[in-house]
Amino acid sequence: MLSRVFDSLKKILLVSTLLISMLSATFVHGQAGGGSNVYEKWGPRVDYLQLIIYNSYEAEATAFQAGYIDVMDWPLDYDTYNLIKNDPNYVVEPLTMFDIYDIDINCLRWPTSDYRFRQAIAYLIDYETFYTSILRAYAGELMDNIIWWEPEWSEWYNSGAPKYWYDPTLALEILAAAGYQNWDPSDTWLEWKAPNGTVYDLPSLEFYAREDDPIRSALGTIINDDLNAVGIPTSFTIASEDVCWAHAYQMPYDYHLYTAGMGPFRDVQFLYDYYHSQFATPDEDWAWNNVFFMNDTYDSCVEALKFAPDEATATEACKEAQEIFMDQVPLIPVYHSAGATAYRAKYGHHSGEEAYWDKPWNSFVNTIIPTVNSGVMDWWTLLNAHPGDVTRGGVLRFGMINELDHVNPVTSYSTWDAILLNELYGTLIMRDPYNGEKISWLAKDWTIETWDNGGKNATKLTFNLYENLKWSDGTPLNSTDVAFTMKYVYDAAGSSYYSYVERIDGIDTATPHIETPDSHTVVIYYSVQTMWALEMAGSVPIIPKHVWETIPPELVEEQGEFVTTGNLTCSGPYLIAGHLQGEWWLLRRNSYFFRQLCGDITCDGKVDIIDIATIAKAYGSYPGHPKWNPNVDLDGNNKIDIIDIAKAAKNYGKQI
Ligand SMILES: [Ca+2]
Ligand SMILES: [Ca+2]
Ligand SMILES: [Ca+2]
Repeated sequence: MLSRVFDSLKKILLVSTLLISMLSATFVHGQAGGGSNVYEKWGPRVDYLQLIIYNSYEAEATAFQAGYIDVMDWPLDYDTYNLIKNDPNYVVEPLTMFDIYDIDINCLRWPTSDYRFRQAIAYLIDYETFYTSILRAYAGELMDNIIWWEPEWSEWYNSGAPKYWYDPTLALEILAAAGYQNWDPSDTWLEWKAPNGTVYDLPSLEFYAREDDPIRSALGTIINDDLNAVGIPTSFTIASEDVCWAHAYQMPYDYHLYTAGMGPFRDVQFLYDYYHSQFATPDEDWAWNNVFFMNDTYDSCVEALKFAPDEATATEACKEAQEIFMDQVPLIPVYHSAGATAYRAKYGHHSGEEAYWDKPWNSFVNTIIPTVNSGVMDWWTLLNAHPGDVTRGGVLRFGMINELDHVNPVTSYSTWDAILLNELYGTLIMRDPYNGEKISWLAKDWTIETWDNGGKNATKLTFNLYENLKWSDGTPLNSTDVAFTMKYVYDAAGSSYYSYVERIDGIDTATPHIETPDSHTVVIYYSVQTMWALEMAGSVPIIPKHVWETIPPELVEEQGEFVTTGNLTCSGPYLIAGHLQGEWWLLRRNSYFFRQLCGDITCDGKVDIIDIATIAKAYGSYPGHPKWNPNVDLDGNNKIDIIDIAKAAKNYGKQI
């Protein structure tokens, strides 16, 4: 059995390697991401950002080619790529994206509640046909595990975790051994014989595939045919995001199989955040663990991963978790995105915007480490992109396949929720889009220490916020907002950030162990020592206390600020200027955003001698150098030189 699997794996590796090397020839090699790898931490450079909703990949791609939008939220499929790759109207860039497309399996419904049944289904994914005829060796890379096999993840990837390469014969053997056979030959379907001899018909598996994504609907069709071919009855539905989500992510979760998509991910914490049994909540909508994987051994492993004091402990726990996960297959990983993303080369002919017509679009950032997305459609593009050499002006039109589901910074769930909400709310730290280095955001600096929690080492974080931060209504943003946010996202029903704060000492009491010695300093005590503490606290979107303290955390969804007022008080680069449900969002530049003026290192709204002196202090440095300061690397090219000084000098004396 093992050798058969292994042969098949070798074969598929051969196919993949061959086709990938063919594909690689298509792209200019060099730095990953292909672009110049520079970006600015100041913006936004446009006055307005329009998010336009199309409800399908095809409709969005058509709008992109007609020039209605400048960039899409989705990687190019093979046909679009071929159509535009040599067309001077587009800039096409290679994509590095660590997301996951998989078949979610409901572990609470029979027969997919039986892990042997799930293993059999896993052997029915015809990866080779899917890769060659649907992805066409272009639009994705196959996955054989819940973690990616690519070099970027090699430290975390467990090559020994169980693999499932296509083998219908083996699938039938596993089914037969577990009692699933064609006991009643009056039809071709399998039945299950219970240990007491009673024979039960199998229910038709409720199988949903996404209509808005042609790759996923094709994947669903291939798998459905293979399920039926071995005698597993299905009720297969290709449907819109709304319909699929009503079954896969909302009560009563009446699905067996779903062509899901997740990520992209920056790190392995999602093994805990999504699949720890505490997040399997069938009596609540929008469960993070919507496959309802509940396994005590897995729980212990991902707890050891999430609350690991060091990387060695974390990697060991991570590898063990993958073994259990892939043995139990609560979902079957199939592929992750690859290929290319693109944007329009020039500003379109929109009436009233003649001043910008035909200017080249500059400074699209081809992200590898995602803020929201990877590729040219990530967060950093929306901060950086601008027509020609315009300092500030114009409209960036961004296509979205779907409307948001939660217009709420606390319960944000989908990619589209994140695309909008990450423009509105800031986090304490951010990550460099190319190398993942942690960079200052609302916190200008921080320290990580340990404290003695009753005889055990635990992590203590001290954040120093910039001192002139403001909310979009002009109210100061300070340390009490940060302390409030940590407690609120712990208390709130359906919070997306619970796992980031659950181990803050005393967070379940009225007086969490968080200190705010002054308006810009916040000290957070975790009850455990974990290497992820900075990522956890640093990635929670900070919300305004003066708005949310009047919204009971248990009613965060029903009485959220947007639901009651139609807008959101925020601190990010943009704010909401208008919305037509299901059609578009119009965002306007937030004039209170703290990072508007390139070179304003101190984020006090003006570029003066202090800013220039701060850059000069790091002159000649690079990452690892004792004087290195990523905050003053104005063009993000990993060295502090005359270009950085010149960029700040250009704005010298300017004030917002
Ligand atoms: Ca039968
Ligand atoms: Ca300044
Ligand atoms: Ca630089």
